[in-house]
Amino acid sequence: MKKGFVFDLDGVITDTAKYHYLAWKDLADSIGIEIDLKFNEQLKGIDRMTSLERILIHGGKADTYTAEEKDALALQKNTHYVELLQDLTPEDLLPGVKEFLEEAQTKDVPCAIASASKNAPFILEKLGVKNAFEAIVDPATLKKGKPDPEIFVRAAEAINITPEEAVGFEDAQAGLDGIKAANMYAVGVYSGEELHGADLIVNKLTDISVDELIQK
Ligand code: B16
Ligand code: MG
Repeated sequence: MKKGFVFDLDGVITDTAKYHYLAWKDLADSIGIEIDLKFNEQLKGIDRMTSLERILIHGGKADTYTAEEKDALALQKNTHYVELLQDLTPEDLLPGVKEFLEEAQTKDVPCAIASASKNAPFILEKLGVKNAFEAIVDPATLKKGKPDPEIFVRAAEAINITPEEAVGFEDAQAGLDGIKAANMYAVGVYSGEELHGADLIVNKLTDISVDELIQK
């Protein structure tokens, strides 16, 4: 029996990947690097600075910038990204999310967020679902990002369950690898890219119920 749920944010609760992409593309263009949607797949679930490093390597500019200049580039991207987030509303929840979270709350199954995004609290507020989560792991406090299991282990701890008692939801391979390394039951939310190692793959949260998952 499972006792709680741990959710990734981008790609599971809402589709902010398109805004991350627009903001990274703009930033990359401004320094003469071209990225496309295929390359963007490598940035899903990956923290901001590591994403920037990957873009710089991709553009052959890994050694071009000082640490301060990289901080400024990451800030430029985030400022644009946060501008794009201003118009988020509860309508931007992915299909089935609202109902699934309501069902979990009714059944007293605690939920936590394990997102690499430092903007997660703001995004959840805009989506009107922040109160559905008992815990949001602060990614700034992590030693290692996804695919390391740390964020998932910390999320389970925060809702007082063991990783083995948790079901984790992810849309990105780095996150799924982290969930499995944490010894959780892994639900992969399909977003168009092949996912490996999930215990169950769904297209949307409407495809599964809280009752079904707690029996796993
Ligand atoms: P921020 P997730 C991740 O969210 C995104 O998938 C990834 O593209 C982004 O770089 C990362 O958050 C950091 O986001 O710049 O807002 O701190 O999928 O872990 O919910
Ligand atoms: Mg994600």
